[in-house]
Amino acid sequence: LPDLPYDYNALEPYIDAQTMELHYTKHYKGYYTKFMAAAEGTDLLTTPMEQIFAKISSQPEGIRNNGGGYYNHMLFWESMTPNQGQIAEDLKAAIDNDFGSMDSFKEEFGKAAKTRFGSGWAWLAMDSSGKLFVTSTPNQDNTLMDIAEKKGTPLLGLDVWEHAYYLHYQNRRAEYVDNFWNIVNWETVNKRFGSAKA
Ligand code: MN3
Repeated sequence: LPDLPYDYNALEPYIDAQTMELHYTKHYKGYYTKFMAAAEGTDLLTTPMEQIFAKISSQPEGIRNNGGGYYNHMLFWESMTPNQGQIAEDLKAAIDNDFGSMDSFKEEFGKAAKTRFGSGWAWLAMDSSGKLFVTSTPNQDNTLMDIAEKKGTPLLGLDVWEHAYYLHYQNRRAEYVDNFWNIVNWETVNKRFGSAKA
């Protein structure tokens, strides 16, 4: 199981240590273990996740849910840090171009996260033409999946399942979503943007 890149309490006060520990050791580990068990003895173990997701509609539900859960959380852990860094100039320019401004982007992303009914994710992603977009997906789906409403390479993802925030925020999902901007790892998002563009 890949390590969490920081301590459980590193993201406080925005995400509390108990939530991080349960999220990592129970939920994330559960998806990982179930995905590995389902993939055992198949060529899925040696297939890049991106390729699995591109044909996820042909896979059993367990692969979709647990493979998505495994991948989305890895991306999520790496999307956060107590040391945010700076957004790269070219990424900022792309956000200004595709959303009008940084504030408009944050508002659209926040709305996607706050209005996702039930459990799911909010995403910043890049489509095949290089344009950035915001979307949300239900459950453990993501924008790499062939069944996704809007497809593209994920650059930033926010988990809006209740297990991600309920201990600290209870029903106040909006507060959790707004606080996400205090812990976004811009260095990581910059790197994903650079790779997606290439
Ligand atoms: Mn989760």
